[in-house]
Amino acid sequence: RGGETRVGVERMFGLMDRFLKSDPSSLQKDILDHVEYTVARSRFSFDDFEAYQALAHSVRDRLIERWHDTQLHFKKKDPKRIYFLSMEFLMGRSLSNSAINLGIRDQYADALKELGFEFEVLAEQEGDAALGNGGLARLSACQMDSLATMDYPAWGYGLRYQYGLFRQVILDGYQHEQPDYWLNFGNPWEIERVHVTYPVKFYGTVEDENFNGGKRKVWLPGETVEAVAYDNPIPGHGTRNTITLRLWAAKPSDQIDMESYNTGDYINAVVNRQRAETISSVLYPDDRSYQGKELRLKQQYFFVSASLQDIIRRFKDSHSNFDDFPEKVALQLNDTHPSFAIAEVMRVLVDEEHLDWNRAWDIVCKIFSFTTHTVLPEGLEKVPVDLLESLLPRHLQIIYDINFDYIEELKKRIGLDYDRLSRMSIVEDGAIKSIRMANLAIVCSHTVNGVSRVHSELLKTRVFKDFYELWPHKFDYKTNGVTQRRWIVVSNPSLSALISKWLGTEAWIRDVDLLAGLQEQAANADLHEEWRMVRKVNKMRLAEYIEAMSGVKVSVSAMFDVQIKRIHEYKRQLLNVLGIIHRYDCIKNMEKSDRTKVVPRVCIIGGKAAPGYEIARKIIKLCNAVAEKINNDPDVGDLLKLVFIPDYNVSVAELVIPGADLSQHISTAGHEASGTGSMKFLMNGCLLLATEDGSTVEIMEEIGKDNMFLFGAKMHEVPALREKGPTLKVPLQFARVVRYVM
Ligand code: KOT
Repeated sequence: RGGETRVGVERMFGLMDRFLKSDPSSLQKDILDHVEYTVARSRFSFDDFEAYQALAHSVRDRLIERWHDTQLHFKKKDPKRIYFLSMEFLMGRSLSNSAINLGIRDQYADALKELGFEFEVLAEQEGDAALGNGGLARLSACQMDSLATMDYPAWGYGLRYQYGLFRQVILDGYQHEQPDYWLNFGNPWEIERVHVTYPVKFYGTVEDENFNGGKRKVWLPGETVEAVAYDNPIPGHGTRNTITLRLWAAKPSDQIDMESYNTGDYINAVVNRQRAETISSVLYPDDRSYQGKELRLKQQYFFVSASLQDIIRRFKDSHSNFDDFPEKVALQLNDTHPSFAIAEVMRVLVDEEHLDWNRAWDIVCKIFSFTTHTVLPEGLEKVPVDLLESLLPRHLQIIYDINFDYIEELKKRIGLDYDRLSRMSIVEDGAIKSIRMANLAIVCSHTVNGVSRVHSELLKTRVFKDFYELWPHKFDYKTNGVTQRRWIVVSNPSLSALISKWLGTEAWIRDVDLLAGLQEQAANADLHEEWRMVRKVNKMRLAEYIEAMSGVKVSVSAMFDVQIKRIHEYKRQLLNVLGIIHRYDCIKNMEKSDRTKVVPRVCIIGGKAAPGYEIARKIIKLCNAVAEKINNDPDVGDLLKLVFIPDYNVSVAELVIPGADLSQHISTAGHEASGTGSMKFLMNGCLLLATEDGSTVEIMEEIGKDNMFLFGAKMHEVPALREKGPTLKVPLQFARVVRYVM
C-alpha cells in the first residue's frame, strides 16, 4: 500500500495529534463529528440510538489507538503468545466496559450531559453480543478482560455468528425462540479486516504422490470457503494493553465461482456463494448435548483452520524454524470444540511444511493445553467417522495415525489390557464408529485443565481416570473466576464507588484480592447503612424492570431470591419451583396471625432452555404456571411472588445481580463443573444458597460456612439417594398443575 513512503513519515506525524484528547469539549466535538459523518445524521437532530452510535465510534477511535500501539509493541518484542481458541464468547455490551477500562467513562458522562444526553441511557441502546450459550462462553469473555488487564500478549479466536443465541419470548408460559440478528444495526465494536482472509477447504479426496523417492499424501479438497477476520479490540483496565478477539466470518471464495462461471451456470454460482456464508450464520443453542451435525463440524474446522493459518503466518513473519514454534505459541483449547486444531497443525507441518511426522508430533505435544468444562457424559463430543471421512478426509487419516502410534506406545506402558486400551482409544469402535474428541485432546495436550478443585478430582478419579493414571503430571486445575470490572464496576457503579471510598483506593479494580481490606470495616454501621442504600436503589431498578417485563408489581422491601442460569435438570430449577409451591402452601395453611412472621419474598427465575430439551422447556412452563397462580392470589399478596424473567442474557444479569438478596446455586452435587454465577452475586454482597458442588466448595472455604446457606446432599450421598428414589410429596392443589405441565 506504500502510504508511508508516499506521504513521508514526518509529515504524517505532523498531521496527526499524538493521541485523541479526552477533555469535555474534544469529546463533544468528536461525538458530534461522528453523528454527522459516521452516522450521517444532522448534528442538530439525532435520537438516543444515533447518539449511542456516535458515542460508540468515539470510544472505538480511542480503543484503536491503543490497539495499534499494542500490536506494534508485541511485534517488536516478539513474546510467546497465548492463543485462546473458543467456539463461544458471551461479550454482552461493550460501551460502558470499554469506556471504563479506558478510564474515560466519567469524562464522557460529563461531556454528554452538556449535550443533553445521559451516558447510562445511551448505554442501554446497545444490544448484547450473545455469541455463546452460558458459563463456558461468559468465562471466555471474562478471561479476555483479565488477559488484557494483566498485560498478556493474548489473542482470542472464534466465530462471528450472524445469529447469536436465540431470543427467548414467553407466550402463554411457554418458551418460544426468535432469531437474534444482532448485526442489524451495525456493530461499532468490530473492525472488518478485508485483507485478512484465508481459504478454508473441505471434502475432496486424499491421493498418494511421489516425493523425494518416497510417497506422500496430498489432499485435493472439493470446496473452498474464505474466512474473513473481524477484530474486536479488548481493552485492559489501567493499562494501554488492548488485545484482539478475532472472529471469523465465512464468505464465498472466488476460486469456486470461476469454475461455475466457466460452465455457464451463473445462477448456481451465485447460490453456491450464499451457501458458503451459512457456515458462520448461526450459533448452535445446545448447551452440552452433542448433536453430530455436519454444519457444526464445518464451523469447528472453519474457525480452527483460519485461526491456525493466521497464527502460523504471524510466526513465519519473524521465524523460519518450526522447532521454535513452542517457544512462541501456546494454544489453549476451550473444551473439545476446537480440538481439530491438533490434526490441523499436524497436517500443516507434515503435508505443507514437509516436517517429518515425529518432529511434527513433538512440536504438537508442546503447544496445546485443554480446558474441560463438564462432567456430564452427554457433553463429551464424539464425531462419527463417516461424517469426518467425507468432510475432512486427510484429518481422519491423521487422527488414525496419531491413534495408531499412541496405542502402540500405550501397549508398552500398560500391557495388553484390551478393555482399558479400548476405553482410552481416540477411535471408538461401536455401532457408530466415532472419534472421541476429549481423548484426542488429552493425548496431545501437555496440560488438562479442570475448572474447580472438585471438578479436577472428578476428572482424575472418574471421567478421565485411565488417563490420569498414565499421565498424572498433565492434570491441573485453575478454579474459574469472573472479572470484577464487568461484575462490579460496570454493573454496579454505586457499589463500586462505595468500595473505593471505604478502601481508600481504586486498586481493587485491577487486583481483586484487595477487596479483603473491607474486612477491617466489617462491623462499621455507616458502611452497612451505605451498602443497604446501594442495594435498595438496585432493587428499585430491578423492580421497575420486572414490572415492565412481566406486569408483576413487587415490593422492594421483600427479599429478592434469585436463580438465573441455563435451564437444566442438574441445575434443579424444578426443585426451586417445588420449594416455592411448598412455601405457598405453608402460607395458605398458616394462621393469619402467624403470617406476620413470614419474610416476604420475591422469587426470580430466569434462563433459556435448549430448543430441543423438552424437560427444560416444561420447567419454564411450570414456573410460569405457578407464578400465575401465586401472583394472582390476593390472600398471599406481597408475602410471596414468583417472576420468570424472559430472555436472560449478560445485560439482564448485570441488572438482576446487583439487586439480589439471596441467590441459588443448587445443582445436584457432582454435576456443576465450577459455576461462576455464584461469584458474581457474591461480589455484589448477595447471600448464597448453594450445594457443595463445583466452585462452591472453594467459596465456602474462602468466606466460611457461616456466611452462606449450605444446602442438600453431598456428592458421596447422592448415589444412595438415587437408589432410594423420590420421596417428595407435592401439595394436592399443585399436583395437577405439575402433572399437567411435566
Ligand atoms: C458445553 C458443551 C460441552 C461441554 C461443556 C459445555 C459447557 C460447560 N458450557 N458451559 N459450561 C460451564 O462452564 C463454566 C465455565 O467453566 C462452568 O463454570 C460451568 O460449571 C459449566 O457448566
